[in-house]
Amino acid sequence: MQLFTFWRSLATLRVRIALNLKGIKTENHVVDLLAGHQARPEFKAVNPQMVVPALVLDDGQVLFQSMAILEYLDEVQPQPALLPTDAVGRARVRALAQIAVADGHPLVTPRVRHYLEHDLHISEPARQQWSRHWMGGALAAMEGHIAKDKATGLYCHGDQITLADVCLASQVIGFGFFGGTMEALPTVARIHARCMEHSAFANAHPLKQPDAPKP
Ligand SMILES: N[C@@H](CCC(=O)N[C@@H](CS)C(=O)NCC(=O)O)C(=O)O
Repeated sequence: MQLFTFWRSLATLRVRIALNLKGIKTENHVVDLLAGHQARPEFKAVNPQMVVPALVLDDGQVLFQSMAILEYLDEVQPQPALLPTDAVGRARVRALAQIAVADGHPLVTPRVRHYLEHDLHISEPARQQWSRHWMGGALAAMEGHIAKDKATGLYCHGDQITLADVCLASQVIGFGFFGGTMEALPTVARIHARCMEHSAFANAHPLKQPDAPKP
């Protein structure tokens, strides 16, 4: 399998974590989003949406959208399972994941920040505030759910890692990129800290990627 990736991409981070959890290795191709390489024709041919991740299977089929890729990986490599066995549990895990993936993250992608900067002429501090606001809002919504629900355990759903934890981790790491802090998010912070103790999460961290800026 080939993964089209960028160190800072939160959507690709989710896929990297799942690949690590499943023990699946990929051949990686870096698409430099900060340099605009997502618009290059050769990448547009892979993913017409011009976003990472894209996962190219050995037969050449291209998977796109991180949630679809996560669910594909869970289906083809069922252990460790990233979704609960019961329908209500799966709905809860997918719903928590979607708060990050569908409600928080889309508002801070490079194309949105580019539009704020170049079309609306929003200043850098205001753009940072925008990103913190929406990323933090999604995390506050997750906190509201997981803090009060007895289905929450060591992780978002019971004591096993699920897709909700994968997405929570990407959201927390992204929030940090925009200067967000965790004081108001104690349950999210607790679960994130536990996730990051796991090598699958730690090794997927953006700053650990070979294309990340050197410290
Ligand atoms: N909903 C998509 C989001 C994909 C996405 O927006 N990826 C970002 C990086 S995290 C990207 O490649 N952005 C390029 C751009 O905005 O120009 C997913 O979860 O895969």
